[in-house]
Amino acid sequence: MSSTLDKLSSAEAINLEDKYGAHNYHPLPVVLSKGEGVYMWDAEGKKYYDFLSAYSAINQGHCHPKIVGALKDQAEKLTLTSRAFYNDVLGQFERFATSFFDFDKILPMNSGAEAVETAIKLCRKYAYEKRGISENDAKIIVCDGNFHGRTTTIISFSNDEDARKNYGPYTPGFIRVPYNDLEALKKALEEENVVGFLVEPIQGEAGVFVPDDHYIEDAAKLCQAKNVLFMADEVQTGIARTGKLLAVCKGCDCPTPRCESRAGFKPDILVLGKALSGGAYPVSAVLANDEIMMVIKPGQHGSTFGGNPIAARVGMAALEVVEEEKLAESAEYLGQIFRAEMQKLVDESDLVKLVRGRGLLNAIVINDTEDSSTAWDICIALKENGLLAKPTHGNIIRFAPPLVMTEEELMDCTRIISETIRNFQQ
Ligand code: IF1
Repeated sequence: MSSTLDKLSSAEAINLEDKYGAHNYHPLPVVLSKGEGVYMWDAEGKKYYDFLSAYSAINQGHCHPKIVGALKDQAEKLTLTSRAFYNDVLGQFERFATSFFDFDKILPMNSGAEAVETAIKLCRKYAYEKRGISENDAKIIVCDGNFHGRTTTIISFSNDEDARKNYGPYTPGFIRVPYNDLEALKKALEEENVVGFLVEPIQGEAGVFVPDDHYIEDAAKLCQAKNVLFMADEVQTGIARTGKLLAVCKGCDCPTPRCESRAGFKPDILVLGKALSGGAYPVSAVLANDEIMMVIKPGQHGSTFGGNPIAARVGMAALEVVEEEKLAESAEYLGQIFRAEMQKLVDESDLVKLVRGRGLLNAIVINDTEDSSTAWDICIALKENGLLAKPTHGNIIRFAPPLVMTEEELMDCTRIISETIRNFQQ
């Protein structure tokens, strides 16, 4: 009954992708065929530590039994109804997720970019219908170095040439300000018809750029004073990755999900994706309270697959795992160790300039130019030594292992990274 799948060597698999697939990626030359927890295996059976976690989608580890169990179970019952009908899982997921993140409502989508688009649409509609902004005049503030996805609107406000060039004409209605610059934000907020501020609590694509301690909280306060919606894109930073359930929970010292005190604030609109499914299925969502979310009426937004029963089951299981396995606490604890170990490397090696990050979202900056191949070559050497990571911006290597890693495994990984870099010959 199953469809056919050939057993391929790594070289064969690479050739196929090269010949038949669009060349919109430049993968590290490794072909993976199995994953379990913090490990992946290539087509020849070689075992690796995963230090990318599919860009933070695999926070719960590869093929987590609870998540895969939910997926399999639901796949045999009912996979998709579309939202033309109700299904008996979605409401349960919605109740669970809104309680988990403490919002009135959730709007489920599939990819991170779709969820960001949803946030933008929600923000604009709210401005026109509740704040009396004239139609088509709304402006949303975004940051230099942002990464929010690949749709035409989202790349319209990117300043990454690769992501944007020759994809115009671009969607208007965005103002870009430097990240981590409250004065610039303040000034932009003075402009007419500003309705929202869309921001990553830590910029991922920019090379895990962590803003100053109070930037996010103070930015939220500035927005609140101006009645401008604060939209947090936690597609990458959310769901325990940075040592808290959400990176915006930073004001609070307690890493526990569903923490009552959550000192600081809550975004007006929260955007989630990636680890919302633990990487088992594309699941994204936007959360907001009724005052905002209820401006979208039937027929005004949607998606064939958004909120499907498999996604709903998987989403619930993925969040349960985060709580049951205390992944936020682990990320916080292991992150401290990881950065301390990397700092030793920075102190002794000319090749590594600095380490930065929070929780288990970290990066090292290689002492070379952005157009050098050093970081790539180091990643190749890491791969040879059994650890998979990917460079960003030429000279930065992002390190984001699954959060289910043990301390012992983490120490094994820091040993591999340190030895690889010490032995690295340019
Ligand atoms: C690619 C980076 C990571 C994201 C934030 C929304 C999305 C993303 C903060 C869109 C997606 C990805 C997608 C992937 C590379 C990647 C990435 F290197 F570009 F920066 F993760 F670090 N908001 N991030 O980080 O979510 O639509 O992809 O589900 O190649 O585009 P998506």
